[in-house]
Amino acid sequence: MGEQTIAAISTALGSSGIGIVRISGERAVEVADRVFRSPSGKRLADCPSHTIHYGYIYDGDQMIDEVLAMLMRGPHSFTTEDTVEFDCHGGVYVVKRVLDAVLRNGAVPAEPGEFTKRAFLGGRIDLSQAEAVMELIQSQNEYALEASVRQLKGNVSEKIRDLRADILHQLAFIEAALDDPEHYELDGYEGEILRFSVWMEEELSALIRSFENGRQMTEGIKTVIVGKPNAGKSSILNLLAGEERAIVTDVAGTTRDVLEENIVLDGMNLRLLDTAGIHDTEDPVESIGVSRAWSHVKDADLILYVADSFSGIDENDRHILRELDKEKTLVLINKTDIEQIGEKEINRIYGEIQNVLGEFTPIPFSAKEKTGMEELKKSISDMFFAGRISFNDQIYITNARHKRLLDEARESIRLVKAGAESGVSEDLYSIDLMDAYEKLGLILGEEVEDDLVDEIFRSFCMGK
Ligand SMILES: Nc1nc2c(ncn2[C@@H]2O[C@H](COP(=O)(O)OP(=O)(O)OP(=O)(O)O)[C@@H](O)[C@H]2O)c(=O)[nH]1
Ligand SMILES: [Mg+2]
Repeated sequence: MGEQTIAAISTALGSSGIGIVRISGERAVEVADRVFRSPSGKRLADCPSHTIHYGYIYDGDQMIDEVLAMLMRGPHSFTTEDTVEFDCHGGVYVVKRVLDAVLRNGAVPAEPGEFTKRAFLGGRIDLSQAEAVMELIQSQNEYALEASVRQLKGNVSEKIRDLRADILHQLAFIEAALDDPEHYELDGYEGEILRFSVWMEEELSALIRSFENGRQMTEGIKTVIVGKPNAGKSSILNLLAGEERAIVTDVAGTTRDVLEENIVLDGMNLRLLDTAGIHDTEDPVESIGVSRAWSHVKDADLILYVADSFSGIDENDRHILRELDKEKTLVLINKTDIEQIGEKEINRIYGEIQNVLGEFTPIPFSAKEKTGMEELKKSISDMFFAGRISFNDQIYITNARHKRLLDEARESIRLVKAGAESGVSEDLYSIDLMDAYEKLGLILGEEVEDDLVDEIFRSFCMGK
């Protein structure tokens, strides 16, 4: 016991959007009571074990979802700890908000496999059972880890790598000096390590702030709208966003930089990016926009390719189409409202795209008349369920994990700083430096040496 109370979404967010948020640990019931309100005002703390209660989840004064709360007191629960599960009904986005509220009210995000690990430690399942579960979910977990690392903007993961290298450098120095005092001088090292830890604390704080600002919380399906100039990309972004976010004109080359907007479409969270129309251009500003467009296309989860049915498919379109990952691409045939565009024209465009892309599902669209929205939504959710795009609830959690790991790394660095100020022995610095080093490594998904049990359970998927 004495372990922290953990929480996670313990279901893959599926078709119906029903998801379970599971809380486990000594304070599970207390945490649950902070966010759960039943119509009769009763508290879960006063209810008997193994009962189900109807009510609402509140985040402060705001009602988030209607739920069923399942109360299971330890040791008669999966983890053998007190457990509360909220069966949420409001869709993918809402489940994440419920988790968010729970995390802000005293639970910490579960490590991958931590529920199963606790079940194992509580004697509920044996190691081979645990391993069987692991095998089942391994691939999913690998994706999650990869995705979560991918979610970190390149500069952030690079930054974390650099900071780790700096910490390792200090560690190596201490190690060397302890081993070989004749050649490495630890005298005066307090000054050095003090300067180092002050600097490192500042660096980590800056990273944490950027997470808090939400700039790194790039959750959702990264959806890139791409196409040649004037195809109607910005119009489509505006339509999906429900407001005039992007400038639309009939001048080709209007959008020059990437514009980002988070939207919720049928419970699916899309991080929508409008990009500059792709074509060969001499204009230096535009060409920067074009190369940014390409780089986003390369790491998109979902690509919305916009074809202009009025201007037809040309070499420029073919050039773009050849570069797209077909598995991730939906083709919107835009401007079908224009009078001259009949079935014949649309079919010709299908054929021309098919020549490059192979079989695909076209979506006739008109940003102007707002037609094609239903087909678009359906196609996205079809792709999602076919596993062609992975909208992963775990990305959100891993983001929360990233922040927590940064917090913990900073805590360790603060201990180093405090040690340097009071002049503790050098090997004590090592412990905290190593701790910070490992925490940062976990963010990058790098292995740390640990005992077997931790090793096995780390590879579990979250929420299990
Ligand atoms: N008739 C019709 N016109 C459209 C439609 N969608 C966009 N347009 C027009 O096409 C022109 C270009 O639209 P934008 O949304 O700016 O196109 P874009 O692809 O973002 O263009 P760039 O940013 O220059 O690459 C504008 O005049 C729009 O009003 C549509 O569905 N039907
Ligand atoms: Mg535009």
